Amino acid sequence: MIGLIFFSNKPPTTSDETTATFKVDNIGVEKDGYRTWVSRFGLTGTNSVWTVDVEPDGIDNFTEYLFGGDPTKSDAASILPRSGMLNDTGFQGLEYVYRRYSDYEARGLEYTVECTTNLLIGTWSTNEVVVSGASFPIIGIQTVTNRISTAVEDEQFLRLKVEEH
Ligand SMILES: [Ca+2]
Ligand SMILES: [Ca+2]
Repeated sequence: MIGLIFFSNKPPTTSDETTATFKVDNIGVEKDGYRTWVSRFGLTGTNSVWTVDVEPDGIDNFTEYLFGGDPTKSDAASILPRSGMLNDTGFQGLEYVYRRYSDYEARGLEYTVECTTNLLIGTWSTNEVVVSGASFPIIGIQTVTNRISTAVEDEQFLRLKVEEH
């Protein structure tokens, strides 16, 4: 596992109220895909280290790599996953959108959204997560939209797991 993003939500009391916490933990080692990506942007020496934030835009190189960012441009707002509460007819819950490479499988990357109802004793599962769409790729990047219903559970935690094979 090389990346985790947590999202917690409590039932909103208004349509636009939510409690969200993002935390990215990169646990991993540099692999060929990252090295190729770094060299494509001309980063060398210290600037090519995966924990470094070159610009800085608040995102380290490795996270930029996972979400198709540009390590030389301040693009954090457009590359990080985003989420919001939806209260449409027929669906009440959380929508979670993240970016991935359209050729993520060839790059050896796997993205999985999982949720649980309890961080201490709960089991992470994809059972409650519905992938509701993936955009047409633009410059090799597509956005993937996921939905998690909040109709039943009072509290849920969401994570995006990124694995490199
Ligand atoms: Ca950066
Ligand atoms: Ca950037």
